[in-house]
Amino acid sequence: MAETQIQQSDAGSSYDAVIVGAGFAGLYMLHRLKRQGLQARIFEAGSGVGGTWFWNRYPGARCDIPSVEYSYQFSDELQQEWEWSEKYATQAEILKYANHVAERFDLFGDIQFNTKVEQSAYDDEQRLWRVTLSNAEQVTAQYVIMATGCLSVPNFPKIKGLEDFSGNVYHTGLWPHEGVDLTGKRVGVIGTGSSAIQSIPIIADQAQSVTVFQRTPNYSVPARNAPLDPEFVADIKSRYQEYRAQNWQRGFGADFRDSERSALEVSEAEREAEYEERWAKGGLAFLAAFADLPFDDAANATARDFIAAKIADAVDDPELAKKLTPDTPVGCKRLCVDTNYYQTFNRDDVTLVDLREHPLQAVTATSVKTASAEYEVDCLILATGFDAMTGAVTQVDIRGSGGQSLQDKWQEGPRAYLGLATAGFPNLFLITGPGSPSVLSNMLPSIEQHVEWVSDCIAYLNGHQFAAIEAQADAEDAWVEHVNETAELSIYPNCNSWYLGANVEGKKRVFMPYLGVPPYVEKCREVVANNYEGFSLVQLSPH
Ligand code: FAD
Ligand code: N01
Repeated sequence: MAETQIQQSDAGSSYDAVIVGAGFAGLYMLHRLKRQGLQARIFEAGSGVGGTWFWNRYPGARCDIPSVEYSYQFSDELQQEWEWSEKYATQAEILKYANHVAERFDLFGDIQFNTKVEQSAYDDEQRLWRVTLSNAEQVTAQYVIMATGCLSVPNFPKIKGLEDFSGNVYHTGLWPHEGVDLTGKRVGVIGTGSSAIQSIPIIADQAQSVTVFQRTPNYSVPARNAPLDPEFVADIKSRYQEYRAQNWQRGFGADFRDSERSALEVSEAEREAEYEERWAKGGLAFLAAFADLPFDDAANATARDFIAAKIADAVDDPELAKKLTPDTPVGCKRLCVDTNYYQTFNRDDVTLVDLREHPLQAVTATSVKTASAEYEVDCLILATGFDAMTGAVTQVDIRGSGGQSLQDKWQEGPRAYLGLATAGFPNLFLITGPGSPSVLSNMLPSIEQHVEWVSDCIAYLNGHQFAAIEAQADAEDAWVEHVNETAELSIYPNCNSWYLGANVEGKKRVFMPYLGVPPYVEKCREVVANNYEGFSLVQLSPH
């Protein structure tokens, strides 16, 4: 069993495990390791817990997986006692929940806020990680766990003249904590992904005018958000474990009421009825209306046509409706969930600028210029997303065995075994890393599955006198190939999404998440059952 006391030396504090990040992944990781009697510490760049929900405070921010599912399941007491107020909780409520969890499980004392992990280097001789923090402190740990988030590094596109803009520039992913009063302002919004789609209707209610700069239109399904019905909640709580267990059997790990039928095997009337029913209920379950929507272009085209007709119904001006209608498969870019997004464009004070027709040229001190017009704005909102899945990991200068740099290793795209570990980097774990279902699933259960896998692995290593675990290169290669082959069978590689890194200039185009929660979880179980198949385990030896 590893040491439970913090060792203080000239080289700084020493821990069994350093956890990077205090979002839902880091919090649960800390709880598990503490329960195992290990000395673990979280270093968090922000000044509070919650990760995504600490940073993304833009108007309208809320989850789009129902809260009764987008919540931890590791503690039945917690899931019984916590009361969500709406179908989709607001950012503020989710942040309150994260704080409640940290308080309830006594985690705050082991979290160091306002501290960024800048470097982490493996000492092959001592078999420990030397971790350098933003306050120049250095600490050591046997294990490092990157709970750094898939969507935590804001993407700032290189837009000519942006630095000359005289008004305020906000990024949705770094929204000021004190809020922003947009009353009477002419607001420019760049981007039309989930963050923009959630916030634009609310911004439009407040601002004098909104100009939306759209490069690619997105599909969005109505949220139909509402206060939670106490009877529904009581029913779920009476069978929470069974409900969660059922969801583990579903493709996205969420209760999307997965269909096993093909969109092409039913009559047109049946298909329309199915889409109508899901549209009326709202939410991402639309995507599971037919089993082949993510895999078959012709099947997917039926969903495209359905949503296109809904956009045409919602938007008064047919030309505008056309501009707002995507020409990509539904779900290829992450499906959005909204409240009155398309309808907002019927307002006289909301303008859509189609950047594909009129490319963005520059930002000036007071305006945004396209190839054909200039739009005066008082402030600019960048709803331009994130350097997804790899950004937060490669932002840290990680050096593995023999000084190998992770940034170099991942230059041609991330390579990880099961999205949990990467060859050449012993005792380094990734939570929801590339090659795991992560962003193609309900992320909270996926986080819990990873945290439990990693903490069980650490318990096994400590219990069996192993000093280190490392992914084998051939197992990693085979897994990366499998992830790609699975993606190739689907519609996902067919558009420029952040799943492929296509939103970040210069980023290698590689499909990063793994498609399919049940087979993934099964594979993780098999690996353990076969004595950590695909990993090398190094026995403790006197140095
Ligand atoms: P995060 O919450 O991103 O936390 C990572 C933390 O690590 C951050 O606090 C960051 O500051 C810290 N960090 C990163 N690098 C360092 C470093 N070098 N040093 C110190 N600290 C560091 N998923 C769903 O399944 N359903 C949803 O409805 C949903 N809604 C979302 C809405 C928004 C607006 C966004 C952006 C994402 C949403 N997601 C959703 C995905 C969401 O990111 C995950 O569900 C989940 O919150 C991720 O938790 P995490 O702990 O893995 O990462
Ligand atoms: O980011 P995005 P997001 N010039 O990358 C545009 C989760 N989330 O923050 O598509 C002009 O989706 C870019 O255009 P294009 C969810 O997983 C969930 O909205 O690259 N435009 C795109 O329109 C989500 O998928 C919720 O052509 C530029 C937009 O910016 C993920 O987080 C809410 C540009 C970015 O969209 C990211 O969502 C919010 C440029 N140079 C987030 N660069 C829920 O509802 C980029 N764009 C739960």
